[in-house]
Amino acid sequence: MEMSFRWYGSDDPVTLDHIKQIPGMKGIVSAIYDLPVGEVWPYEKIINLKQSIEAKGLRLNVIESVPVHEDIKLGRDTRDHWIENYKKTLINLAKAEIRTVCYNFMPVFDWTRSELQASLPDGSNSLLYNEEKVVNIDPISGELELPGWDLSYQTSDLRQIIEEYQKVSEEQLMENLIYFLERVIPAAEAEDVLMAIHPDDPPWGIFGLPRIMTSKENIVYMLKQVDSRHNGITFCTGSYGANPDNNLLEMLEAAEGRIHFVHARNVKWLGERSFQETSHLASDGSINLPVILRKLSQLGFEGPIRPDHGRMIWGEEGRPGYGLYDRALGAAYINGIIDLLHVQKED
Ligand code: CS2
Ligand code: MN
Repeated sequence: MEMSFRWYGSDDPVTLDHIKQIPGMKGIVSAIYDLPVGEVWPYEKIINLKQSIEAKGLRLNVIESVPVHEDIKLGRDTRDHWIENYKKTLINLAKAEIRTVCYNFMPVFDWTRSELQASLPDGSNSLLYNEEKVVNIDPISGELELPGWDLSYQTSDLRQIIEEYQKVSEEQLMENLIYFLERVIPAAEAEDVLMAIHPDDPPWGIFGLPRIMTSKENIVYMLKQVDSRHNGITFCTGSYGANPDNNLLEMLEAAEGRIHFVHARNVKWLGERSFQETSHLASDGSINLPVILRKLSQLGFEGPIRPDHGRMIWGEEGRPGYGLYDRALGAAYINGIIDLLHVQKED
């Protein structure tokens, strides 16, 4: 597995020099952040990003994410134009020898939490989701603004988009995803780019919007409908694992050969549709990373893996979930597990 770290570019308070000092760190997961969703990513911008990372002795191994235009998710008539753009971006990424692209198909809002700085018993803080709080929030009010959300929409557009989604069932949203994949995957095959869809986080509908990358059944359906190795998934343990009904080991088996990227994160279930992110350590939360990594190794997974969100510890301030210290601890923990798995294989 190729140990990797998410980096938000030159504006990120966490620098490549910091990341380089984490033992075993090889890959950088990043994106072009200054283009409107749907626009073709120019080769120049991609190669500049890649070279700035290589200059520090690291490798741009995954793009997270190339966002999918809302017209594609909504199935609007204009979607074909945005799909063609998406294909052009893949071609430019392949030209820069980038082989893995993470994306998601969540309507409007990316990962959602009700609290960004919820205390943990050890005095640190982390992201928390409490459904009771979320149901009382109007996402358009501005009361809740999360760092993963694209708030470039005008409020009036946002209201219209949310209204339009009221007519989109989960089945329809899935059909819109398949429509997108049927057109994009042939390009990904031709360019040898592995597409890896990220789960919906949390893995259930929020604000009355449909969500589909939530369960084993839906993963299997989506993989079968477009049955190509290039149509794969990002296995995010914390996103799928937020729902105790998801059996992560069974999900990994069901997606054998189609897992192209792994996000390693731990969450603690607090009750019905409520959870808090914890350190990566198995005994701190409800997700057992050693068992998951053993399964991935048995399935022959050798792709990129990154510690996902971390807590805020040691007084660090920064982008919620994406500080340096706890993600570095997570990487060290994951490295230890992987080393032990290697030793056991040799026995
Ligand atoms: C999140 C998401 O769980 C996560 O990794 O930080 O923002 C994720 O990067 C996107 O949904 C992937 O498209
Ligand atoms: Mn993730």
